Amino acid sequence: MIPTITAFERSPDGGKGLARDTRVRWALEEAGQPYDVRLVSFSAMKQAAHLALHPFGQIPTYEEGDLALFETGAIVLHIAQQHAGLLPQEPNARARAIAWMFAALNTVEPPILEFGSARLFERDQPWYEQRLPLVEARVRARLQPLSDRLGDADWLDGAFSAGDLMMVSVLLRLKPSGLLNDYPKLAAYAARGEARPAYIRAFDAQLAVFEKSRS
Ligand code: GTB
Repeated sequence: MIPTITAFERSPDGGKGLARDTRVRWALEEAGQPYDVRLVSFSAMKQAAHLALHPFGQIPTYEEGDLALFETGAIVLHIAQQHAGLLPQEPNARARAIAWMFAALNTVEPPILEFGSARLFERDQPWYEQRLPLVEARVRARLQPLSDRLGDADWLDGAFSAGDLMMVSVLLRLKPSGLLNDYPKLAAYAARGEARPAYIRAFDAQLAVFEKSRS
């Protein structure tokens, strides 16, 4: 059965791949699973039909037969559990890969989101210059230990997994700030993720939506 995901009809990032449908597309591409995309406008996301799929009126969602999912962590985990290639078979290694998914979403992404929001929405506030270094320090407090743990390895725990897919997706959100460049091992790690053919296909697919909406 071909799943359907939702994505922005017009992504505010102009096709830079920062909206969260990219990570779901990436997982589907890694799994070799074809998928359909239903594009939704900002107003449609807040209407009953979409709210039935996503209680918070957001994208992405994932529909496959009787199953409807929201939250990229749950969606990527579901895809990884259904298909080979995104989670190791060995039970302990599998559990560790899932732990990295949670680390990406729960420990690394929150300060990155806060930092991004501050840079985007708080620039005009009188306290911006004072607050930004505090928020940036919280991001750095995650990046240094992550870099230390990764060391010179290609991926976080053995072969590429859904844990790396999620961690790279989260780190890529730092691209506009340039902060990742201060952590060469993490910058190279994110670049390795971006160089994967499945990521390239996912990125191109989300970009095509943006380019089509402009023409
Ligand atoms: N925790 C949820 C998940 O992981 O699925 C978060 C989902 C989420 O934040 N969705 C966003 C959304 O639908 C899109 S991805 N927002 C609309 C709304 O809440 O009304 C976040 C996002 C949006 C835009 C950019 N950008 O343009 O740079 C980057 C990231």
